[in-house]
Amino acid sequence: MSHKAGFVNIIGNPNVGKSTLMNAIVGEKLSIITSKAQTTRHRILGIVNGDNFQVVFSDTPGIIKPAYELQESMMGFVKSAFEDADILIYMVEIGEQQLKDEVFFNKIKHSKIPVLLLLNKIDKSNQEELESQVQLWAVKVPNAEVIPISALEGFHIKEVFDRIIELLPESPPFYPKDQLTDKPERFFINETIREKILLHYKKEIPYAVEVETEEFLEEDKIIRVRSVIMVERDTQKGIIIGHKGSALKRVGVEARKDLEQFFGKQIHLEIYVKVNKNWRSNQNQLKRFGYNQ
Ligand SMILES: Nc1nc2c(ncn2[C@@H]2O[C@H](COP(=O)(O)OP(=O)(O)OP(=O)(O)O)[C@@H](O)[C@H]2O)c(=O)[nH]1
Ligand SMILES: [Mg+2]
Repeated sequence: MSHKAGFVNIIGNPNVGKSTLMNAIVGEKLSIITSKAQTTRHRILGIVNGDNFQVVFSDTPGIIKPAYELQESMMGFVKSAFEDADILIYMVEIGEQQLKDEVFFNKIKHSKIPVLLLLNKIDKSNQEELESQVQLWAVKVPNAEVIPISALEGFHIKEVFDRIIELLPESPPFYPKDQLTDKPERFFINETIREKILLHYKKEIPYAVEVETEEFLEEDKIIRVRSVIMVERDTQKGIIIGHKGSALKRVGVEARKDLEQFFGKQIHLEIYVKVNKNWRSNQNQLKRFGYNQ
C-alpha cells in the first residue's frame, strides 16, 4: 500500500489565524491563541496521522522585522519552515494588503513547492469584498492556489485538508504514528501560562515575559507542576503579582483549568515570579528557553 507524508508549514503576518488553523486541523490546542500579535514564539509541530498518510504541520511565529534577539530567533523559526516544507501555507486575513517583509514575500512568490494561499476570517467579510480579495491575491501570488477559509468557524477546512493530502508526496512517515507533536509536556504548561498573561496584562508586559516549568511530577491521580514567570524588571514583577497577589492568582486558576483539560488529569500548579534582567537580548538565556536553532 502506498503511503504519503510531508511537512506543511504555515507562515504569514502576525495575528492572521495561523495557530487557530493548525489547532482546528489537528483537533487539539497545541498552539496558544490570543488577539495580540506575536502570540506564537516557536515553531510547533502538529501531526495528523492516517493509515496511509502523515501530515506534519508547522505553526510558526508571525513575520515581523526583528527588533531584539528573541524576535531574531523567532524569524529563524520562520526561515527554517521555508527550508523543509513540502507544501507551504501562506495565510492572509481579509482586508490585509501585503506581507511587510519583501524577502519572505519573494520567497513565497518564487517557491518551487505548492503554495496554498489561505484567505482567512471570511466570516468577517461579505461576498463583494471576498471576491475582490481573492482576485487581489491571485494576481499578487500567481503561483498559489487561493482558498477562502474561516479557521475559527471551520469553513473550508476539510477542503484544505483534502487538497493537502492530494499534494502530499509519497513517503514513509517521519514520526511514530501515535505522535501528535514534537514538544514536551512542559512546553504546553509554559505556553498556557503565557496565554493567560497575554490575555490579562497590557502593553509591554506580555512581551517581557517568559515562562519556565521547573518541576513536572506525574503521579497516579495528579500532576504536580512548579513554574516560574520571568520578567525583565522589578516593576514588571509587581504588576504580574498584582494587589495582594490577585493578578497572579487569576493566571494560576485559569491556566490550571485549561491544563487539567489538556492533560485529562488533576493539576497542582505552583507559580512564582522572578526577575531575569534583559533575558530577551541574552543569547545564553534564549538558548536555555529553546530559542536557539
Ligand atoms: N473572525 C475570525 N477570527 C479569527 C479567525 N481565525 C483566527 N481568528 C482570531 O484571530 C486572532 C489571532 O489568531 P491566532 O491563531 O493567534 O493568530 P496567529 O496568526 O497564530 O498569530 P501570531 O501567533 O501572533 O502570529 C484570535 O483572536 C483568533 O480568535 C477567523 O477565521 N475568523
Ligand atoms: Mg500563532
